[in-house]
Amino acid sequence: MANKLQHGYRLGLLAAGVGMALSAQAQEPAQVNFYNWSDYIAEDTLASFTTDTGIQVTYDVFDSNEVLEAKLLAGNTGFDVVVPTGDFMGRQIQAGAFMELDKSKLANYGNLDPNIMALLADKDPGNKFGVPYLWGTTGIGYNVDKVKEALGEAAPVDSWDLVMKPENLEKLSQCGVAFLDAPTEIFAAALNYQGLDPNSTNTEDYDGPATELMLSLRPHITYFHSSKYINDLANGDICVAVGWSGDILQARDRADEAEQGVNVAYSIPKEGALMWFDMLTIPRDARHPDNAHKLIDYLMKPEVIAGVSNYVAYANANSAAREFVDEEILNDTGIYPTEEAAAKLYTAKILPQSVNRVITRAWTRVKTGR
Ligand code: N2P
Repeated sequence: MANKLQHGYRLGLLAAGVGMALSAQAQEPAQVNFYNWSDYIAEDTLASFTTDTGIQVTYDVFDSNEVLEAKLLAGNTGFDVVVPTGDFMGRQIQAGAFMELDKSKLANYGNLDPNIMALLADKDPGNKFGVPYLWGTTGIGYNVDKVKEALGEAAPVDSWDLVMKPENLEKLSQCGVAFLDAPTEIFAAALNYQGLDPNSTNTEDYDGPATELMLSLRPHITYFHSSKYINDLANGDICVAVGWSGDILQARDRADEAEQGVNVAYSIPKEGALMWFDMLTIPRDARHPDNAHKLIDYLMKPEVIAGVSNYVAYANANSAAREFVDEEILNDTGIYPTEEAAAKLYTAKILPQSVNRVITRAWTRVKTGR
């Protein structure tokens, strides 16, 4: 008996010794696994982080909140930093998907815009789990000349009529139409267009008018995809995309560089559009939480996040970064909307799970056209 106790005591000492050795060295291998949206970082951001910190980044990309959510809820993602959109993050927080941020490790936290932080506290009370990375809107990208050809000079490019009136979309389908494969966002746009609450919790709104509208448009939609449209718009392979602000502006820039006479523009329709924030978070079971904090802190450095905004044409939520953002980007009303447009933007609330299930089912109907 005495022997056993002694043995246990020795094992305890040994374990404590190993623990101390581990914490005396860097606790984690110099590595961080980052899962981000596609086309959502500058060319040099991660290399500069590695030069600065010695931490290697394994980088992987996605283009769908649903894909990220499935991984997060299954657990064991292997990722240390992931970037859900605000409303998805809110639901994932409730499901216990994230580790609380240790703000003592985030020296650049004070650079964030306090108004935006207050807005985000609605999904993340106390801003405990996420910091904003970039934000944007969901609107309409279009090929200026092809849309005029299809619909005439008076084409309603400032309105959802452009893509939500079947007679318009039918004409545009000749030159190619893409919609995001983002069920909650497209349904919100369809509801808003129909004068209904874009955050409706009434399942009949989804099963009824929103699905009916989408089914009436379905024959004229070339494809649903959430990243392919950037190149297709830039190359002139499609002429309209319901998509994300910065992606469409990247398409515009790629088209300009290619000098093939393709003119792309982005419109925030006058009826209003969805405004969203993508959030840097750490999965609960992340294996490199210290490095995750270092990466998040790095992405809050004014010069760093300004460089990202300048490259991807998405707005950031970092007040101190403003002076490093190109004039061109700051003055682009597709990126930083005018006050008039901003007044019409809506944000997504966390919907009850029962409503989400209805949306998922209805979306399958829309995509299959039945
Ligand atoms: C970047 C996609 C923007 C993220 N390609 C949409 N929340």
